[in-house]
Amino acid sequence: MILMEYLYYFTNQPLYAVGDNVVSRDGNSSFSSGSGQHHVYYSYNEELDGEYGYINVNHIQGERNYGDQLSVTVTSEDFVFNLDENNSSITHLSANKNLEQYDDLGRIEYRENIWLDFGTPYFSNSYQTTAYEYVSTSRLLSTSVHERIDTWHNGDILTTMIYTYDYTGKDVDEIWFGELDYTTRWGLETRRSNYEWQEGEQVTYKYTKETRNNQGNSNSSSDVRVQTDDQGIITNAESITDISSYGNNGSYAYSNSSKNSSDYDGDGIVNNVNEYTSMSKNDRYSTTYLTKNDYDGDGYADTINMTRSSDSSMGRMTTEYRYDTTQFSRPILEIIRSLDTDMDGIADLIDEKAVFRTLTARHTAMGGHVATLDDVLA
Ligand SMILES: [Ca+2]
Ligand SMILES: [Ca+2]
Repeated sequence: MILMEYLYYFTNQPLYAVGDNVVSRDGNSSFSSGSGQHHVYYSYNEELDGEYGYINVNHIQGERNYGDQLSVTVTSEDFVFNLDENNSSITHLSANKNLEQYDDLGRIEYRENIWLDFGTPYFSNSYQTTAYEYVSTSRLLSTSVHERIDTWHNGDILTTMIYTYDYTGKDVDEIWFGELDYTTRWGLETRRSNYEWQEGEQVTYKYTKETRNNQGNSNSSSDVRVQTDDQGIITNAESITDISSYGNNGSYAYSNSSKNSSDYDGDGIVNNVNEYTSMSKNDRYSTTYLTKNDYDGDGYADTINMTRSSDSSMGRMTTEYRYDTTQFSRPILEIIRSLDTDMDGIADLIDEKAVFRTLTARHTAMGGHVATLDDVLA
C-alpha cells in the first residue's frame, strides 16, 4: 500500500481506519498549552448525525511569533473522517501533515506537506518538501519536490519545481512569507506524466518569471510563463502585467494587460492568441479584448474577434469586430457598434453591419508567442 507507508511520517495516527465503527465522544473538545516551540494544541470535533457526518481531529506542535523565538518548528496534523449516512462507519479518511521550520532570523528554512486520501475511488496522495537556502541576505534558493500518485487514472505525475527568489531592496524583516515577499522570482517546473493511455512518459517544462514592485502609492507586478515540450517547442506562453497608483488628491489609475498564446499541437505554429487590456482612471475605463484562432495550422487566423469598449460623456461605446472564414463561403466581417447611454449594461443604440471582406496578412497572421525563453530566464 503506497498510501499507508506515508502515515509513518505522521507523529500522530488516525483514530480510525476506513470501515471502522465510530464510538461517539459526545461533542467537541479542545486543548491548548505552552508557547513557542512548546506550544501544543489539540481539537476534536464530531458531527455524527445526518447526511454528512464527520469527525475532525487536529494536532499542532509549535507556534510562530513575531520577533520572538524565531528558530521554531511548527507541525500541524489534521485528520478528517467521513461517515456513512446509514450507520456510524468510516467511509473516507483524509490525513494532512504540514511541517514548517524557521531559521534564527525567522525565515522559512524547510517545509514538508503530506496529503493522503483513503476510501474514495480517487485514491491519491501527495508528498511535497521544500527546502530554502539563503545564498546571501537578499537571495534565496528553494527546491520543491512534489509527487502525486493517482490510481484512478492508472498513472502518475511527478512534478519538480525549482524557484530562485530575489529580495533586492527588502529588509530581512520584510521577508515574513519567503514565497510571497520577493521582488523577482524565477521558476522551473518539470512535469513527468505516465499514464496507461499515453505512449511512454511525457515531459513538459514550465519557466516563470514574476516581479513585484511596491513603492509609495504605486504597485506593479508582472508574471511571464512559458511552457515547452520535451523537444523545446513552446506550447503555451502567458504574460500578465498590473499597474496601479493612487494620487494624493484621491485619484486612482489602474491598468492591466493579460496575453496568452498556445500551440497545442506543438508544430511551432501558434493556434490560439488571446489579449485583454483594461485601463481605468478614476471612474472612466476602457477595455480591449482580442482572440484569434488558426484551426487549419497555416499560420493565419480563421476566426478573429475583437471588442473595444470605452467611456465618454455620451456613455459607454462598444465596437465589436467579428471575422469568421469557417462559416460562410466568403469571409464576412461583422462590425457591431453599441452605445449604453445610462451605463446599465444594456445597449440603447445598436448599429450592425456585415461586409464581405478578406482581411490581409497584417490582420490575420498569428505571429509568434506572447513571450519567449529570453523573457523568463535570469
Ligand atoms: Ca500549431
Ligand atoms: Ca488558418
